[in-house]
Amino acid sequence: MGWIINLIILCLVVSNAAARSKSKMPTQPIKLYYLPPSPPCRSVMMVARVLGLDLDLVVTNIMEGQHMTPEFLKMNPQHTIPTMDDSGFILWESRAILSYLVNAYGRDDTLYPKNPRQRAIVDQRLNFDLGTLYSRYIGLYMPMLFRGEDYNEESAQKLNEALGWLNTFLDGRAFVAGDNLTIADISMVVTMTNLEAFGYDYSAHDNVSKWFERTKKALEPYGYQEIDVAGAQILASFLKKE
Ligand SMILES: N[C@@H](CCC(=O)N[C@@H](CS)C(=O)NCC(=O)O)C(=O)O
Repeated sequence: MGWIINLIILCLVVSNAAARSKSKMPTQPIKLYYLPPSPPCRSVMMVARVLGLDLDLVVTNIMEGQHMTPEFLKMNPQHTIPTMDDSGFILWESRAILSYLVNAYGRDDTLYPKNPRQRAIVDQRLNFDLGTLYSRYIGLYMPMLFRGEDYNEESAQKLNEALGWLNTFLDGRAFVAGDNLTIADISMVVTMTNLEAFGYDYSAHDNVSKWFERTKKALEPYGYQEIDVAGAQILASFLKKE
């Protein structure tokens, strides 16, 4: 009698596990409205690769206004890429997309820990990236890339200050939020890849330089070259040649 009960329990455990692992994959490929050089699109694409997710990539050329059509605006009134459509669930803001993908489809929580304090550190880094690092990168390079303006020393100093803070966060840590790669590294690395492609000298920040090399290596199997470096090179080609 006991063995029958054990068998029933085993069957329940196995079918539950199967259901759980099935629910880890989307029923159809997630649509991503994107453009190859866009840094926030690149971070989403690399996280999808790390998670083993197929993306249905929909090129949305913001230079040709493809993000301003009534259909696109109905989906995302803020008209930004990346925009994700997971079987009708629409989301934009790359860092929110990264968290969602790991929460919904991650096999474990290493990329975005469930432990409240560890998660809080990842969130702090993501917010630092959105509000400070990427924002200061944009402050320096947006006018140069899209308006042909000259290098602005004041904006460069602000970016350098942000890199200095990142350097301090990395004291005694291999990755930006701890000992392993998280979505915060993948969100931030795209900015560093652009800086490298643009010839920005960040070598004074030793921890940042070492972390950047470590992160490149970790992402090499997940499209670092063909997604991130290739995109950054397209952007670099927009820079005014002296
Ligand atoms: N914070 C947003 C930034 C998105 C963003 O500004 N994307 C740019 C392309 S890199 C864009 O869509 N620009 C067109 C627009 O804002 O109308 C994110 O991380 O997703």
